[in-house]
Amino acid sequence: MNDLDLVVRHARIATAADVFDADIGIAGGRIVALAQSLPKAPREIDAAGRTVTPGGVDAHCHLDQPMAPPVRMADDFDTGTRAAACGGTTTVIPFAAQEKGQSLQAAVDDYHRRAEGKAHVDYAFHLIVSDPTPKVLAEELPALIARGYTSFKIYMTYDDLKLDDGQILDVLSVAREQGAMAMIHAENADCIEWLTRRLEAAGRTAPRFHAHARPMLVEREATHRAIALGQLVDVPILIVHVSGREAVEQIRWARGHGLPVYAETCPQYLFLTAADLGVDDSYLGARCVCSPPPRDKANQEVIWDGLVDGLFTVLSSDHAPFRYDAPEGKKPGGREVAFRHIPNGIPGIETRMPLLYSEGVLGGRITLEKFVELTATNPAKAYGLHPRKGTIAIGADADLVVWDEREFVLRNEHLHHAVDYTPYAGMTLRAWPGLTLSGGEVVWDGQSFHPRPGQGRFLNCGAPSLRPPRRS
Ligand code: DUC
Ligand code: ZN
Ligand code: ZN
Repeated sequence: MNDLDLVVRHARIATAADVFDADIGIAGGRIVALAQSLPKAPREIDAAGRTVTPGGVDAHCHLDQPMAPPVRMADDFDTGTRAAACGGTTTVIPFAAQEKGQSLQAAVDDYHRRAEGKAHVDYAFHLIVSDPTPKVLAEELPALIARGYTSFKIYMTYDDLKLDDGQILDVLSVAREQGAMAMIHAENADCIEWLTRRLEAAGRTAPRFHAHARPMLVEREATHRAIALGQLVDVPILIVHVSGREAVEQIRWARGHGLPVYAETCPQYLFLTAADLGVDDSYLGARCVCSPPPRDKANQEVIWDGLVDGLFTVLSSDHAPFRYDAPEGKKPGGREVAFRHIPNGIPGIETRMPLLYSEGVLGGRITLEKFVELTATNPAKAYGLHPRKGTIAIGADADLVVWDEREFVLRNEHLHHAVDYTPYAGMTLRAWPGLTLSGGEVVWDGQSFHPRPGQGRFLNCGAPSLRPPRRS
């Protein structure tokens, strides 16, 4: 056997397939041995009595994504990957976003510059295609896919990003030809605009009206349309941040017809409701303005059911970090603005795994295997990073989380992002990572963050390797 650098001893190892007891032997940043009793190594970690899972893969998060001034994201690759590591996530996949008129390659180059020398954990990029010109479709996108940027997001809403149906068909055709994964943000832009204008005309501009402008109907319609467009092109699609029953029904319908439609949900749809955007006209609700908006308790249960029964493929954070009390954040220019102008998004890169472990696993809703599948294995498979990422196996990167099971009340001061709030403050959590290893190195020891800026590596992604979803 290779000389081991590190042994994680007496681990209760959870993968997407099994839970078993073993020692984990690590050399050169990779897992090289799994056995009942490994020889002594220069470094040892005793995990006796504790569960060890693969480091999380957060396959939908936004870090240092360019915004229209004065708005700016609070987290860059330094603070964003710091928070990720402290919450048990060891691979992040944020978005290199093309601005209209910009070449895709220029967007990718710019995003690499933003990441350079900063990341504490490994990272890959999705693309956001907002301007599918003939050159982008015929040359840039195929070339980037071939070079390891194998997934991209298509928006059906947001003026600066949205594509019309014809453009979506064009982009999906490239995904089909090149074997890439197409992620779709499904909300009907025209319905949102029409509702927003009516609300504004009635003076209803407080943050809570954001949810009124984006009822589930607009998500349901766009989800159905996205499914139809994917069917027309005959290509798998992944619907991101599914918020509740009506969109879930569309995805079940698609699956029932044998269509390869994957789905993602996020903690905000399990733990928040529209009431978090405010029950009166207080501006505090701006903290939970995200799209699609959180729904209600009944819809939370629908999302939990979808996690349990396999409707959902991945759980991502959709971390989109804006400071609340800041002119570059939720109060653009220092003002409390109408909901249309509130930057969309909530922080969650650090809390994604602990929330699901606490309420899902320890709350008895999902198995440990399902937890691993949703937070690590499936995202790694969906975006061509498996088996290097997302599992505990010989040859995989030594990205591991040792869990501490203890109750505490979450406060923003516990977190390592650069945001001045967490929507989950005051919640009682039942677990938190006691240790996070990235490539065999300790990045979080349960008390302190161990910085390693620039040690996080850029990952070229391969082809998606998810199995076709079950007919359900
Ligand atoms: N919705 C998105 O689609 N992206 C970022 C944040 C949000 O709320
Ligand atoms: Zn989105
Ligand atoms: Zn997003």
